[in-house]
Amino acid sequence: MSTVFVQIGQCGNQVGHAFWKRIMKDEEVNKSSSFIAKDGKFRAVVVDSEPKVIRKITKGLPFREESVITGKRGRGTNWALGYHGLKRTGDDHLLEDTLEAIRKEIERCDCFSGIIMLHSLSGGTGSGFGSRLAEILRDRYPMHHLMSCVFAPHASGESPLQHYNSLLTLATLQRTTDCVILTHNDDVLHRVQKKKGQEAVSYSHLNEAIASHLSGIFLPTESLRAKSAFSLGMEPWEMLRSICPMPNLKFVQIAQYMNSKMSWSDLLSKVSATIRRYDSSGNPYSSLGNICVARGDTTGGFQLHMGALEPKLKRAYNCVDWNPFPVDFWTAKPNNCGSKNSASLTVASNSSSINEYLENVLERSKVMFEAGAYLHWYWRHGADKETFEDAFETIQLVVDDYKTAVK
Ligand SMILES: Nc1nc2c(ncn2[C@@H]2O[C@H](COP(=O)(O)OP(=O)(O)OP(=O)(O)O)[C@@H](O)[C@H]2O)c(=O)[nH]1
Ligand SMILES: [Mg+2]
Repeated sequence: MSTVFVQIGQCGNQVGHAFWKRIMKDEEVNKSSSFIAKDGKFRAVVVDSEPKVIRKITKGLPFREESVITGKRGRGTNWALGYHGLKRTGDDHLLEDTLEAIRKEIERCDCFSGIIMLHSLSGGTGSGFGSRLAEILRDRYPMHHLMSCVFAPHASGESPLQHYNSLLTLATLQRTTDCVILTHNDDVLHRVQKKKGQEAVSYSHLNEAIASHLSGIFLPTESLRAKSAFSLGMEPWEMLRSICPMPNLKFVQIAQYMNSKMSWSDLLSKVSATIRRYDSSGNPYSSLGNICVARGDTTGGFQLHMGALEPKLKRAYNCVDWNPFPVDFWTAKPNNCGSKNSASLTVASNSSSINEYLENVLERSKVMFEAGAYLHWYWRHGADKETFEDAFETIQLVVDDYKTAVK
């Protein structure tokens, strides 16, 4: 079973770089050919509309040369320019080249399971090009999984276009992918800052933390492997099957904590402390499904604690009562998502707490849309009113569906 990763734009590539650096150390990943091909090359297509970041992140790592795609110029933090591509200044064939590289990468797989995209919600390339790619990939590979790992911009506002870009991307991903893992840059920054104290925090610190979260779920576990066999690399797809069974409710958020001295129960308390549990009126959010991965379970003793941890986790994540199995536990002996002698708990959750962010994006972009703010930037590059209206409708429906599902 093999997965192809597609990292898009500055954010997607920088996060991807940190992710590969982390997972390439895992013995099982190297033994199986699910993420890394037999010739040692990553199963990855890296694409950006400008070459600078890609030049840096591919240095010294086994990315396949023909799967590295760069364009002529950036997409100016504009979803429409990313989606429709360059028109006036000459096309750079970014889309065709990327699709061809993905096709070839898929053909190299022994047994292709699906694609995982990594990209930002607000960059022009990550959001617009990422959206276009997701639509085409869904169309071309309808029988395979499509997952997107997206990174939400800082709420304080980096660009006036970020709400529109996020809205349009979220709506496209809702229509095309099977699962969206959403990471808030603000949350990661907050946690990293807390750990670093006075030390300055850079994107590379954030990306290490994100890589750790993602690999906490994606790296091989003993739970999904037959005894004495290699890993099949099914963790991303088994997560999807387990916690996103309903096609309209597919947003996943990951929380993690690691330490070398804490008990599993304390680790769970720490993880629970990082999640959004209540809305602004004090009403609890609920989760539809959760995967809890314990890594660093060197003695295999985690099983003994599961009985006590399950009710605690169910309480913290306020699991819906209509799902009889709202928590799956997986374990792995090494803790390869973090430092060697530590243990980690990573929880991937499909929860209605996503509504806080979705409603915020809806509200912010609606206010701007009704005032006609910045829209000429979108009309200029081929987007129209209908694209926005469809996106408002799609995301409103997701919010309503989450509310109904947890009632
Ligand atoms: N976590 C994380 N976020 C990043 C990183 N680089 C940029 N971002 C976020 O990504 C958003 C900007 O998107 P970029 O990926 O830089 O843009 P792009 O996809 O290259 O698109 P254009 O440059 O507009 O063509 C902002 O919200 C940034 O906070 C990174 O290395 N890590
Ligand atoms: Mg860029």
